[in-house]
Amino acid sequence: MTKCLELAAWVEETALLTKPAHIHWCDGSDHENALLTASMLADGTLLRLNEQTHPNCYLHRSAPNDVARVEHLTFVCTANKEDAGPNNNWLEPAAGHGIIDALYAGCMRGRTMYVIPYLMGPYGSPYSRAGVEITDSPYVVANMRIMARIGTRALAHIEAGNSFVKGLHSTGDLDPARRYIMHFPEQLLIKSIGSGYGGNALLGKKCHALRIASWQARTEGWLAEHMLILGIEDPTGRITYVAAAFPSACGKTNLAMLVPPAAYAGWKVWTVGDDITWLHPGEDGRLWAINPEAGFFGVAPGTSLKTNPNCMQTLGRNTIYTNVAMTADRQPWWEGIDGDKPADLLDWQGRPHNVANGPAAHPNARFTVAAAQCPSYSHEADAPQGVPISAIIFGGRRSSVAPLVLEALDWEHGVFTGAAVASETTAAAAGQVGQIRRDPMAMKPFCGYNFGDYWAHWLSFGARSAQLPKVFHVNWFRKDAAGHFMWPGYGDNMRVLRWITERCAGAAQARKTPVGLMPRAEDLDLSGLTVSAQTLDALLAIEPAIWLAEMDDLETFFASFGARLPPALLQQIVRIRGALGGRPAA
Ligand code: SAT
Ligand code: MN
Repeated sequence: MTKCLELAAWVEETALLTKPAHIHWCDGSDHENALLTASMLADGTLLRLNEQTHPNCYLHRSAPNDVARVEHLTFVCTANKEDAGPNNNWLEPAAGHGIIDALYAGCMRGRTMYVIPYLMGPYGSPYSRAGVEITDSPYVVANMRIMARIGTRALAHIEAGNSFVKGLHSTGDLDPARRYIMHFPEQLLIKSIGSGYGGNALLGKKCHALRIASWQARTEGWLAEHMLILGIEDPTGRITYVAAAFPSACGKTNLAMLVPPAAYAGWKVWTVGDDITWLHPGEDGRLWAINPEAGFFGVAPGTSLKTNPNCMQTLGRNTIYTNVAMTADRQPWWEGIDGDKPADLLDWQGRPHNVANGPAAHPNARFTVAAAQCPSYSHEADAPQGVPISAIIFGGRRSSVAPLVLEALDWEHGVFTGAAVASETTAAAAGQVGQIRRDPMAMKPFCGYNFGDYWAHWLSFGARSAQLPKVFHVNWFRKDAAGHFMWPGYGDNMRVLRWITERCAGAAQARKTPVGLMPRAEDLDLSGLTVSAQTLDALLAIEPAIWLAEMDDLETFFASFGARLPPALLQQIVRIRGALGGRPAA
């Protein structure tokens, strides 16, 4: 129970609606977790993995129709439709409550209702924010315990009078016809039903730390972003902190844990976060970043000692795996992991693996693991003041158009560059994979308000400080005519990060193009790498015709925001068209 009257009243009201058999207030203790784990092992929610090779690791197999975020069932319910914007599905708040409350009626009968107080951000940080998730899923409790700081200390923070976001979740009957993820930012309230999947059910993550927090950040003068945070240490020991936004399943976790190539003796990458960043302007005019999360909810397929050795060392103990395959001796397995495919695999649905049924692990199979287990976890990751950001990087998965790297000319052009991000869709969201779509700042699924207002908010920082980070755009996913990736990626992305840190320090050279500043081939340290001169030229080329077509597409997209679109973004299109020698804007 709690001394916080507002919280006590909400829990009581929720219990009256959902009618649980029991109410359990989570304290976050090891004892509590052991009891929950035992009950989930007993009822089959979790399977124990090989204790010798994977101590304290578990496998959860979700319902086959509940494996990803559901953007078409995700709503932002604001009094004024325009405030949610064309980038969100909208319902009038009373209508939203009406639909979802009817589904909640009696939905926890016979189940335990868990009350999870949580803190997003380090203990003692002025930037951390509290929330309470009510859920009927013990799997959600176990995951929230890894992803956020849950329990007694978070409750004390709330009882000290700090505001908190309310999140109500029930797995319901897992029928997609009765699945909704609704946000009421004006009430700091989230309501989710019908899914147990990460982004739909771990409400501290996307729902709170991005959709609700982005709304709060706008009114309070900060930014809540879909970004990783890393520190790049050079051989002199100087660390440059960078925040980077990429859509889901585009390599944020790999970049955050990068191991530099052998030729980069003395260089090291430190991991602060892999998914969400809260950026606050400091007194010094710089942007200071915290990672509101405490764990990684990463994509398993493709993760290996080759692609992400730090991640492989992070996994392997105290990890919850969801929808991976399992070997005959109960080890987790997925496509892209090291070694040959073993015989006698069980696929993610527990069936003997048969290629006719698709991959053994679901393409959006996940691991949930504490960030503190990561060998590259930064010593500054829990610093209450955060880390100062020197560069912001935007990127998408684009087989054409976007070059390997470019640097924005100034803040305004940087905001434009972020707003112009497009990327191919991935298995992280339900729907077709590989479709190119506009994904500004990698926030298309996560911005809790009108993108027009969001871009205006981003632009407003320009007038507030002269110490803002430099802005870059990268693309690791360019393909040649035969459909092969042109850039090796993974650890070799260090070569681009190095140029970026040197640009921040005023050291490296760049050439000016209509779409930004770019390295010449000789400005990149490619020692130990075999990429042909032609490939490098292609990776660093700007094709006017392709970019003019891109500007046309962008103009159409921007037009959908009507009067809320900041004119500065259209002016960038006009400038770029002119510099490319194209037609002036109509
Ligand atoms: O499932 S999550 O939304 O938390 C992960 C992602 O898609 O970025
Ligand atoms: Mn994400």
